[in-house]
Amino acid sequence: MSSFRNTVARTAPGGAAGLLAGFTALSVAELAAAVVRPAAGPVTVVGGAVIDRTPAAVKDFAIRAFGENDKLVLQLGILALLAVFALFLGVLALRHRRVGAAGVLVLGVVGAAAALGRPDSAGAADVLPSLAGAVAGAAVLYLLAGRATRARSSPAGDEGGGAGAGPGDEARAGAGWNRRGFLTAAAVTAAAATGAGVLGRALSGRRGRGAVASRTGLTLPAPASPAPAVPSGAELKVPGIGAFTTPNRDFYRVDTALVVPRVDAATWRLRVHGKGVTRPRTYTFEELLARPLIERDITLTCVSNEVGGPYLGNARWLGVPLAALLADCGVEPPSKGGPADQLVARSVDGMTLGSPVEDVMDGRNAMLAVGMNGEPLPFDHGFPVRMLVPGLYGYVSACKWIDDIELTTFDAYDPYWVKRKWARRAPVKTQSRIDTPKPFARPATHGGTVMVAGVAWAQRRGITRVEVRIDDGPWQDADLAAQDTVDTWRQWSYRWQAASGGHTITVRATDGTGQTQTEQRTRTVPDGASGRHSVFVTVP
Ligand SMILES: Nc1nc2c(c(=O)[nH]1)N[C@H]1C(S)=C(S)[C@@H](COP(=O)(O)O)O[C@H]1N2
Ligand SMILES: [Mo]
Repeated sequence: MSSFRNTVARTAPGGAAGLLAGFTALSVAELAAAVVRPAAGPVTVVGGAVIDRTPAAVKDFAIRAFGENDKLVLQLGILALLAVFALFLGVLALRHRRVGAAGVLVLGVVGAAAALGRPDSAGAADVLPSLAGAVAGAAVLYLLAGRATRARSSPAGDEGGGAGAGPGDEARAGAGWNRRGFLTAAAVTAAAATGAGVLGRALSGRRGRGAVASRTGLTLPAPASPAPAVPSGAELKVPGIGAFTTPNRDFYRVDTALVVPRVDAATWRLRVHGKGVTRPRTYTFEELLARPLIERDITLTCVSNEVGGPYLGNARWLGVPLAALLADCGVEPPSKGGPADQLVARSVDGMTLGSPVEDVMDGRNAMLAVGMNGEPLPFDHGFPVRMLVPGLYGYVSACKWIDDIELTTFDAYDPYWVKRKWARRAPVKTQSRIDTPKPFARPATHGGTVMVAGVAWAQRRGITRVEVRIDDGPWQDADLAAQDTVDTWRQWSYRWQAASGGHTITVRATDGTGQTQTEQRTRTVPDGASGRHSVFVTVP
């Protein structure tokens, strides 16, 4: 194995030079991105490009496998891949310095191309972070590889030696000195790169300060139309069932943003324009807050939620009624002769979501939300303003960080997810979930009773019945908690006289139109999962 050890010893300086070059490239890019635009950093734009190109099924797999850590996993994956490239280019540079350095530049061009292809690209300036990083990384690799070649104390640099000095000079001066020379250069590089990275971080942090201040300093007006109190019987006191109103910190988050947009409410604007908008307008945040606000409880659901999955939450939202605002701009729904049937909402990060104009204006509580559970929207959930349309999955209605509303037609334009095989129209399907006992649990029994409980939802239609079945037994009515509104989920419970042994519990819900949740299993793509949730438990 000594030949293996030799190989490692020979290539180690190259690997180290490559990794340092990579680190330098990313740090300098971070610094440049802090100046240009934080979201234009190379890992962010490449990650974004990967997300944009990820097929729906893979995206759903990622959400399933990694949950809300999917973006972290993606970024770590990109870093790991970059490390592999860096090692390879570093070792290559030991023999071919120019080729190794050129390899770093090529990676920079890939980053720059990804930056230009992002939907939120701010134009040519976005290529700067990737290119500046690549130039710095290439220079570091070129210089360090020169030193490493000599540090190897081979009989003189077979590629013509290092920068400046003649081939072999330093090799003759002894391996110890050369190694020290390499290590010194490496240490200086590492220190400089760390400094650039830290400075970049600090600058990006500063950039978001205006946004943070605009949120912290905000006092939301009282609603002109407050939500009635949640009925006392809406929240069951069964251990293991979630809160009726999901706290903001527990509210699921699904979006494509690798860097959460930090928008300053003071400079934010919302433009309303397009087909049939006879009075196009741009609103400031102040102007929105000056309108009469409504407060409503609405359960938001993600189309990527598997049967039994966690991607829904219920909150008390405060916002501007959207239908009235559109009417002020001259918009008419298709049923009244309006020419636009699709409302496309755009966000500051280039996301587009399309909702049926008819749904938005049919009297339901569609809103431009500014508050969530008594506080300004959290940045993660769309500060300063997001859209909500009860009854529609989030991807066709709930645009976060919204800054543009365009009236158009379904024929004329496909928004982001629709271009990726998701359905144009996607009302929420009637669904139910067992929250306790958990799958494969050994549930506690109380005098032979096991409490089974969960939630059911069918926004706009409401839930009128929930039934539970044990194994292949008959469907039994569950007890329904009080209904808050037709737009919120409804908790249910079932006292199960449980016999010991293994059992499968299945649930199904019936909505306000009398439709019972289908047994037909479908995948989440293209318009939401259907089928019934069941859990297997072992009663002691
Ligand atoms: N700007 C933007 N808005 C977005 C998304 C996004 O990726 N970008 N995702 C949508 C999807 S798929 C869902 S389910 C909801 C989730 O909202 P939440 O993260 O506040 O729960 O936001 C919607 N709004
Ligand atoms: Mo979603």
